[in-house]
Amino acid sequence: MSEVRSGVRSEVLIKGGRIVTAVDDYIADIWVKNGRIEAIARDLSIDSATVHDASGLIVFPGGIDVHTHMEFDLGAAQTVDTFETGTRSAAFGGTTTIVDFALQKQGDTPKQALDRRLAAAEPQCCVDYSFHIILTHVTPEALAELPDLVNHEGVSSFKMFMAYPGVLMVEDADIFRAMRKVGAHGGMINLHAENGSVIQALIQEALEQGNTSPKYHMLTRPSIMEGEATHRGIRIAELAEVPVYFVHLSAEEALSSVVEARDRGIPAYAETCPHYLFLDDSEYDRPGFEAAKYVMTPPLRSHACQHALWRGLKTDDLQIVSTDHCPFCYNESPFGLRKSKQMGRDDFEKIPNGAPGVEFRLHLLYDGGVNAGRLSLNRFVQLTATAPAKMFGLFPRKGTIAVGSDADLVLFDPHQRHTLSASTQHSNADYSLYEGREILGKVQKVFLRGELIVEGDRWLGRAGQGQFQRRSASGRV
Ligand code: DUC
Ligand code: ZN
Ligand code: ZN
Repeated sequence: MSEVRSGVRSEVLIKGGRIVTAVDDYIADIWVKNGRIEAIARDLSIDSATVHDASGLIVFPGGIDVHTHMEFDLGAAQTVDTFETGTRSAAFGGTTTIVDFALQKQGDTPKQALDRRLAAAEPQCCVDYSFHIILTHVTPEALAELPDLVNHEGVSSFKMFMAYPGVLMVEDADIFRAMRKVGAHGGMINLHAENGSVIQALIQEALEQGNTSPKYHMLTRPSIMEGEATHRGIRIAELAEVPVYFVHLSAEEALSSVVEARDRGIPAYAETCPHYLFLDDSEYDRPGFEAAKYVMTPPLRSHACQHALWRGLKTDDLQIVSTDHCPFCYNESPFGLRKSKQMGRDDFEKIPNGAPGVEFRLHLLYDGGVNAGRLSLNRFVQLTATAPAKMFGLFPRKGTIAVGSDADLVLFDPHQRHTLSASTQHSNADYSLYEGREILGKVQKVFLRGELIVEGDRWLGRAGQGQFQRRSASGRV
């Protein structure tokens, strides 16, 4: 039996790396003991530790992706990554913690939804994990459970949909009720902000006119309706006195509302995702059905939006980059129609909404952000690890490199070139949004609480190694 399995963790000494956090940048050694950082200093020598030479490498805190959907069952469709394949894919991309979602289904209480997801995740996760709960039925019973979930179960963030009427959408009055309760107990609300009713009218109109191709997914979800819902969500949150966090913000109109609220001192926050930063709505002009690969919600936006998002990342109007990893295959085989974009071949509304991406976040943001001169190294860490940890109640255990923090560490080679491709990714998805994109800078080693789980292309981790992370209050950065 290995040292780790018998409960005695091996000690690790990472020598001579360039340690970069959200505020620091210096060369030193890191001594890891019992899964935590024991000491950081120059010229450390620890006889009992396994040494990893990090000279010439950057040492980042492990990435935290607060928006993923592993084996997510939406009734009509199900994502193709299990907790095991999805978290392994995350690890290869330098992400050591995910915050996924527990969906309250018809007849569920929020706690039942959480318990179901915990049972599925526990034997499978390869990196650490936590959950937001998606509230779909704001009943008195559901409301009554919220304080306990925040204060005792370690779930301090609750998502609601302002879109998908009749399926996931929650009416404004119920959004307000849930917000008030969550706010009173130290939690945060996450909103999917789009005006679901107006969008439904546009979808119906498009289909009646025989417009069934994937491009109509984009045309029926205009950015102005994301802006409207974002503004409405902020005003309701303001009344309810709760911090509000907008998931997958994509539109300039939505960002303007967040900026305006933040300038008034309102605790409004937002994430964007790599696909909104690196791709635009011209992808929907691809021939045939191929544009279905880019059907995610919100859809890809204009160049002007892309510009605004990059600016928002720089100015802290946007605080986090997460992936919204929601993987479906393009082809029906090998996982079947329910896991495939082909469901919507004759009707864009039936195309499962979402795309893979958990493995590429750090690589894309390093190359397209840091190398391209759009982000500093410190800001890169802030966006991918520190702000997610602080915003969602994981800091300082996670999200930084400091004495006492978990030894979730990424050794990153800034000089290694590689190409993103579906053929080399570790997700079960059969395509990549970034096929053929060349990247300068590559994750070389990944440590999860001091255990080496990725070394180059070799997988050294195991299913069940990830631990559930109880989170403290959310939205108080
Ligand atoms: N919203 C998400 O957050 N993920 C997938 C689909 C959606 O609408
Ligand atoms: Zn959403
Ligand atoms: Zn999502």
